[in-house]
Amino acid sequence: MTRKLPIIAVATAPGKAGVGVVRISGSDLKPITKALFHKVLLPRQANLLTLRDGSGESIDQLIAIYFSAPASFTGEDVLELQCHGGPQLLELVMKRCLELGKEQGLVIAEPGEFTLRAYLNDKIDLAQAEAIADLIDAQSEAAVRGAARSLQGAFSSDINSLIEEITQLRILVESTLDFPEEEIEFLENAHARDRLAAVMQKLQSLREGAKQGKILRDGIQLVLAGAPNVGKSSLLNRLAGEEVAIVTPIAGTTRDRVKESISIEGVPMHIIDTAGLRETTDLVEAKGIERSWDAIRSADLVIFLRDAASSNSLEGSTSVELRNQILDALPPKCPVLEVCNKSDLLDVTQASQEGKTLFISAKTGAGLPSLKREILGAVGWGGAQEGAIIARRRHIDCLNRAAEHLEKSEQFAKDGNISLELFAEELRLAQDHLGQITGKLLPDDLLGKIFSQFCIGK
Ligand SMILES: Nc1nc2c(ncn2[C@@H]2O[C@H](COP(=O)(O)OP(=O)(O)OP(=O)(O)O)[C@@H](O)[C@H]2O)c(=O)[nH]1
Ligand SMILES: [Mg+2]
Repeated sequence: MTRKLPIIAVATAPGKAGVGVVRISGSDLKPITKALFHKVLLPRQANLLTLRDGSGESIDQLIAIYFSAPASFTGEDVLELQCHGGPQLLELVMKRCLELGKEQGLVIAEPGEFTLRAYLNDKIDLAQAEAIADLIDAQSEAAVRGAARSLQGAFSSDINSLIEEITQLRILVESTLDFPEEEIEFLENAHARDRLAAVMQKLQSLREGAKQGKILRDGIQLVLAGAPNVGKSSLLNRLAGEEVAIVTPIAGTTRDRVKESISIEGVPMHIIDTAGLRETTDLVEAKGIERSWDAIRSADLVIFLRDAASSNSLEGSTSVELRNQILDALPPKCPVLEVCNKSDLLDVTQASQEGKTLFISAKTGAGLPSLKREILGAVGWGGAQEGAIIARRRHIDCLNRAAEHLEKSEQFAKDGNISLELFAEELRLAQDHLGQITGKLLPDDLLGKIFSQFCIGK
């Protein structure tokens, strides 16, 4: 994973474009640059140059910019070639660079290797490196802003200041360890418990922020489930604003899962319309229904849709049985919204009698704004606050583990159960887990895993 050889890759997206960028990074790129253009380039200047093949024929006229180590993205020498953005042309440029860089050991970069080098050379920490990938993958404007904040170090600096506070507390505790008889007195004089409580509170607010950040990054898998013909596909089409799924009055229209991604208040929603759930002897429909259950089993949120106008739909035995089956299949903590569709077929008094059940009409759009609010509420979205950051499952796991250790350390500071040694040890463990977020104390295999998920050229 940690090669020293110079690396090269196309940094722009595959396909045709006005400009395509080829990027080279290595500890000394002067020889390669000289071989390519027969001159040494001054750093940070745009040079209009011609790249030629072995027979002296022009491949492309391009802009080359040289960044000298350590003032570059990777912290090494970087050469950026802004070529014309044709896939075949970029292939030729790559081929020529690899030919002329062979002597220096120039090789094609692994996915994420430029960012990995930036991380290894301390240009960015791990949370910032992840934010680069998240910025590129961002699925909504709010996600872009969150990733940009994380990249600028907002998340890392919160983590670092928490680590610093725990360090201060540890220094205090560890310096007292040799005088056990003074333990109680020490805890009181040093306000150790209050300081720990303050750290725990800060961590709690970071955990809440990270939970929101993960929603921004990954979005929500929202599954539309229910009996046939209740209007699941119509609801998908209404939410998507286009005819994504086929709608007919025939029960059992949808056979396969239909997916569409939309954004509600900046939160990416991956909506999955499923085959209506019922007993069937039709082989194709049965396979479709099995897929519906698979979707329910991996959902973040399920909308259990019913037909408000059908006589046995609301509290009828089929509906109750189906609801129980869905509740049994859900992943732990996955919320369910029960929604009645086709409210346009009810008269007004009927609908208002149903109390808290949400009534909508996929046909007219009635009730859709409330449904969207309920969806965001059910997944715990608190709105895109100022200063929101982007976060991953990995960060949340580290924060949760840190919180567990702080809770344990709190136990060891309780009257009747005081052990400064264990108190300090739990603080250390909490600190280690926080350190993993920014990459301090990270197990090696994890580093490889994180960067291998990046695209080539990043
Ligand atoms: N009046 C009225 N009809 C609706 C509404 N939503 C859907 N329908 C009608 O109900 C029928 C079934 O709609 P679909 O969206 O195909 O229902 P589904 O739940 O996807 O059905 P399956 O795919 O068979 O499971 C169609 O004729 C729709 O036009 C609504 O809000 N009001
Ligand atoms: Mg359908």
